[in-house]
Amino acid sequence: MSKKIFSGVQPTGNLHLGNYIGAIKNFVDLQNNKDNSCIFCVVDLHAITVIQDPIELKNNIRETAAAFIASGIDPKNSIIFNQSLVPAHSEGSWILGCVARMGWLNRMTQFKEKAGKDKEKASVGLYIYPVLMASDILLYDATHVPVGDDQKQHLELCRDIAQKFNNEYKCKDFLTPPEPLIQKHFSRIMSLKNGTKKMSKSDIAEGSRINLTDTEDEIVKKIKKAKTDNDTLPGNEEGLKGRPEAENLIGIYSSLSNQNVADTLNEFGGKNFSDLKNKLSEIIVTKLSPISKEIKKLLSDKNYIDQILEDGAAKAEGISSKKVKKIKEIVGF
Ligand code: AQP
Repeated sequence: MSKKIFSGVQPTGNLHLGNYIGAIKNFVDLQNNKDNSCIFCVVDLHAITVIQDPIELKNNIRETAAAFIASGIDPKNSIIFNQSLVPAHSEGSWILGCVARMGWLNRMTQFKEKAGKDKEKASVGLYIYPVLMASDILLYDATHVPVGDDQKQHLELCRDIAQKFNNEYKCKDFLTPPEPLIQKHFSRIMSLKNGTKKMSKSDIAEGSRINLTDTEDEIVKKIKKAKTDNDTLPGNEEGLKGRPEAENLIGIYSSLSNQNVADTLNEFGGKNFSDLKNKLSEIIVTKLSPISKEIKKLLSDKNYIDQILEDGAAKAEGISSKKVKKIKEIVGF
């Protein structure tokens, strides 16, 4: 079945192995299926829900686009653009925000986690982030959205918004409730310092994540220092229960070597973490070094990246401006 794919990544710096395994690696696989049409967006409007340094943001927009391309997303096959270049996203977001219910947004766990204890100080943008995400997706009639496990709830909200809009305005099937594409395994890569916490760009502990731009030395050092427990590695999946660090490192290795967890456990069962760590460093370096080199090369020609983003934005605009025009007609403007 052909799929219309839409997904986004925030240009908030420090793109990491979790973003790669949980999102970008799948983007490439989906693009390589010729039946799919794919749109990959650098979601810069989402990024400013937390204040960003303007100069860093500009660099991070280019770096995220470069990471897409370096990982294998081909701008000739997929649309790559940054969200702020296409006004329809913000316009659609306002209208859909008038359809979304406060009660729905109040349930969003990502807001609760990111706002922390002092919700009063969080930006309104952070609160309505999932509405903008719904606009991004619904404007392109995306049928499938590849995301990490942490975005599942936002996708459900997007479906609710689409259905409520269609019901309220009696326009059955006008907005398409999208399906999430969440990998069965490896959909949540955890911090190298704490196997119960998501690997995250904003973690202040640099050693908690492998950045896509890390050098070989940095990768080896971070993996060497990654938290473990005191047992040898188990021979089966049952033995990973209650051992989050072991599960995470085995998961990363399995994903990058394209093998299932059972095969990885066959390889390492009964061995020490140091054996796994040596092989893990090797495979991370093999997979990420070419990407990292390509990112650096691409970033040395800013005009090239900017042109790709502008060309992508023109294509995206062509699709989304028509949809937002219809939305406006439906609501009575
Ligand atoms: N640890 C992860 N494991 C698997 N997938 C992940 N993703 C993020 N972290 C992991 C997926 O990457 C895509 C892009 O994410 P994003 O940058 O738009 O936002 P995020 O989820 O907020 O990323 P971070 O690293 O957690 O950033 P901060 O620290 O700023 O909150 C998404 O598909 C996401 O699921």
